[in-house]
Amino acid sequence: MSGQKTAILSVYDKTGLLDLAKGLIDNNVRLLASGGTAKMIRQANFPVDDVSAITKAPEMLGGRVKTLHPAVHGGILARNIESDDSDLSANSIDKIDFVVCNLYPFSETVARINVTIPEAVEEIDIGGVTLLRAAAKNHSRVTTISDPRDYHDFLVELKEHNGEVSEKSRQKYALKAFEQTAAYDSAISGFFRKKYAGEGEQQLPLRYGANPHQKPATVFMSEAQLPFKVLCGAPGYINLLDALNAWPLVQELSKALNYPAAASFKHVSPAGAAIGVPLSAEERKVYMVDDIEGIENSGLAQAYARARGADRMSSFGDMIALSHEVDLPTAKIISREVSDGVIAPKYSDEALEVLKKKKGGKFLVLQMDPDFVPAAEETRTVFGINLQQHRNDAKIVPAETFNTVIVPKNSSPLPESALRDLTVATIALKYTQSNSVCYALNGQVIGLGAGQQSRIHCTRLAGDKADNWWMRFHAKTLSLSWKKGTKRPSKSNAIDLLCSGLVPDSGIEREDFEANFEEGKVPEPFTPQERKEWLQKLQGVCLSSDAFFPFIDNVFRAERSGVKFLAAPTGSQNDGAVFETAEKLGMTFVEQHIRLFHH
Ligand code: 93A
Repeated sequence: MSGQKTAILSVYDKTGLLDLAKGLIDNNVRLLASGGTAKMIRQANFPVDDVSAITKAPEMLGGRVKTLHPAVHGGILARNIESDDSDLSANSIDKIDFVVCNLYPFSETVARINVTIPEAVEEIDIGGVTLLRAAAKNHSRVTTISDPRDYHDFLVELKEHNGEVSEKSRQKYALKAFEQTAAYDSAISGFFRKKYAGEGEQQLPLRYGANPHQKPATVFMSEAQLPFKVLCGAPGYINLLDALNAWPLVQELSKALNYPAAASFKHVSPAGAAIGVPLSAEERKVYMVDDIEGIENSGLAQAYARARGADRMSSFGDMIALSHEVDLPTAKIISREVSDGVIAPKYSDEALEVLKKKKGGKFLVLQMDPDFVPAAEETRTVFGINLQQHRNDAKIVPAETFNTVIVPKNSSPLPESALRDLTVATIALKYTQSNSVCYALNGQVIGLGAGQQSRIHCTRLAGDKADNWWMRFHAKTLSLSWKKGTKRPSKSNAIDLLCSGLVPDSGIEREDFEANFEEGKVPEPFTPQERKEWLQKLQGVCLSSDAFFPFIDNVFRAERSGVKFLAAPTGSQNDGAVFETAEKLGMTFVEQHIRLFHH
């Protein structure tokens, strides 16, 4: 019948099939259908031909081959061009105009408990996916209907436009089919990844997600091996969030400054980050590493001592990242701190031996491939919705990133130490939950404010941490007389109370505080005067901010914690006032051109 169009129907979900068949017939469309689909249409007394009418071949292999045939796919894929037309007529094939198909329910099948691999295999639709892909590929001529919810609108359009479907609709339907086959394939590869990819190679089941009730949880790569190996322990979801933020931080920091680098992460923000600038005797004491043998010869150990020492309270139970091969002194520092795990490119045999003994053998040790380069695009799902962005691969290069000094005018070049500390602060912020502000000195973070909605709250929080850090170097703090047997975390807690001016004056909290010290050696709280005098000695600090300062209050607060060099993006309505305030307070304001929000 010349001018009659042809539809091929092959649907697992037969919802609305008869209405669709009727609508197509009303529009003078010839129906071809696969076994079960044809049967249902025929039973309703509508005219339909079996696919075998055009293939001259029966369905075979128990249904594995139903529509896979050149008469079907030639008919779908042919374009309206002479050479395709002559190929078709040479093979007595007619064009197909509409493909209606939905697939075997693979996801529903594998969601069943105890499903076997042969059961899953039988649900892998081959012919249907081929129908959809062929029709969607040739959408300039063919209409692909893959969702029963579209039957109604499709029929309305056919009726209103004399059996034609607009280009726009064909595009919309083709896209839907492509999305469906992509999701279908990813469900199949997801199932077999769990079954066939060796654990720890391309995928790794995790104990649970962010919380114990969030099961199952897994980490995987879809086209490659995981770039890390688990040498000890079993990673949790948050361990990996920490490790995969901390690793690029130390890698970048180390490359930018040509030093070994370390970071101590908690809840996906650094508690500390540092490079291996040699430690003074005082620093070794404050960071509780003065008895670590060989520390003075290990840049990495000194970097971790600084990273862990920045904010010992926040580092409790940290995930550690180290830029270089882990040596014995570094492993020894780690071994006696409360910590969850470490990620590094390599471990010396003796260091690994020490780490494997930690936490009764449960300490997480990850070996990262230092040559791994992540894909440029990153995708995450929030509330079932996908968000995609280009990865933040902006480079912080000391000599370039900080070369725009706004005030003082005609300033001489920044000293090397300032370039170094601004780099430390800025790279730390690149991997800190926003808003964030970081104070740095001596090649290390000394105060970091993360995840505050207001910038001044970040600046205050980070400034208070920097003050607390500095109070730990006061002679009174350095000379505390601990009761024998006081544990390191208890010492850190007591020091924190003392240094933040929160020593309790009565009650059981006071008793708890006193219990840390030798009889008669309980320290007196700092007087306001002592505090003021000591804090005035904190000088030359660098501060970086992940976005511009909206108000001058940030500059005032920074100055109170010894900040001399400020780096931040500009663009605030108050930029002028911010620069002016910095200048009045004798600070150097460096425009840092890249906003560094991180979530
Ligand atoms: O086993 S298959 O992959 N082999 C095929 O050639 C084939 N063609 C269509 N499955 C195939 N189909 C699928 O059959 C369709 O995707 C649809 O889900 C189902 C419809 O089968 P029936 O018409 O027999 O109910």
